[in-house]
Amino acid sequence: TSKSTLPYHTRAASHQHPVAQKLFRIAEQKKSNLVISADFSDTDSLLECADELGPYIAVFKTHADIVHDFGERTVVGLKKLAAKHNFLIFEDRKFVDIGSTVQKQYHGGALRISEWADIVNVSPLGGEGVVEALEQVISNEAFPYRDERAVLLLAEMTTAGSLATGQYTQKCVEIAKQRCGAVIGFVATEALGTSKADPNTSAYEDFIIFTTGVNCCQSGNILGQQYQTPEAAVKGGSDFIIAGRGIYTSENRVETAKQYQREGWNAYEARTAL
Ligand code: 6AU
Repeated sequence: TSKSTLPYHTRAASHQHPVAQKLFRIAEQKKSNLVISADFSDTDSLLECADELGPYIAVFKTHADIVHDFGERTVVGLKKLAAKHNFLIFEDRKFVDIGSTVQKQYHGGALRISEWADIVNVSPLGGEGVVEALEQVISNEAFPYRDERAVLLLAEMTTAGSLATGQYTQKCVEIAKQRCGAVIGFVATEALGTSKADPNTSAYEDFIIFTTGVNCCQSGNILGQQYQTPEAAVKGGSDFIIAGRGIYTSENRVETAKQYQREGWNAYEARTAL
């Protein structure tokens, strides 16, 4: 495994997946590799946060199932703000069931995730069938958001005693290689995959690493969550840093978001200047 030292625009130009291309372009335009984890329990708070922090982030991450009044207003509001501030939406649903159940949870259902979330994440605990199931939906000719949806595999977790390690993590990488039509990267704490042309297939492989457990001034441990700084995360191979409470519980969340954005971006520039 090796972390990418290529700038986002180069990675955008050579990536085969349109969602990855869009993500890299947004990052470059806004000089931001910051993802806000907006773990709010009502629609007003969620939308207010998206509008306030929208200018400083590349991606807005949600947990739709904790929003007690989730509905049409939430969906329309999120889509409008994503267009206004030019960010992608990542629903942190962590699909983990059998393929056919996950298809129903993703497309339709109470949360209508496929209608509004550019990115979702999946744990292939039950094998690659779950990823195949999502790829089937996303790449279906009749799917209205074809080429606008992508998947991240939950390859590691930030919590103490995580079972998502070793062989499980390696298997995630193997599955990702087989499912490039859907999978653009991983939720992980370090670079995974090769980030360069594969000598066996000559296919260009560039998995994007999203890293959680990012906090400037906390080292954990709240219910097992373990933190590192934005700089340490990016230095260690993270392409996009995900921060929640470190930003939204701070006294001035706009200023704090700008600080995380700056720190994440500086670390990216340092890494790509090598
Ligand atoms: O910055 P925090 O600790 O307030 O929030 C971290 C966010 C939460 C978690 O559900 C999520 O990141 N998360 C994930 C994801 C994104 O999949 C994986 C993980 O290993 N750890 C983690 O905290 O919304």
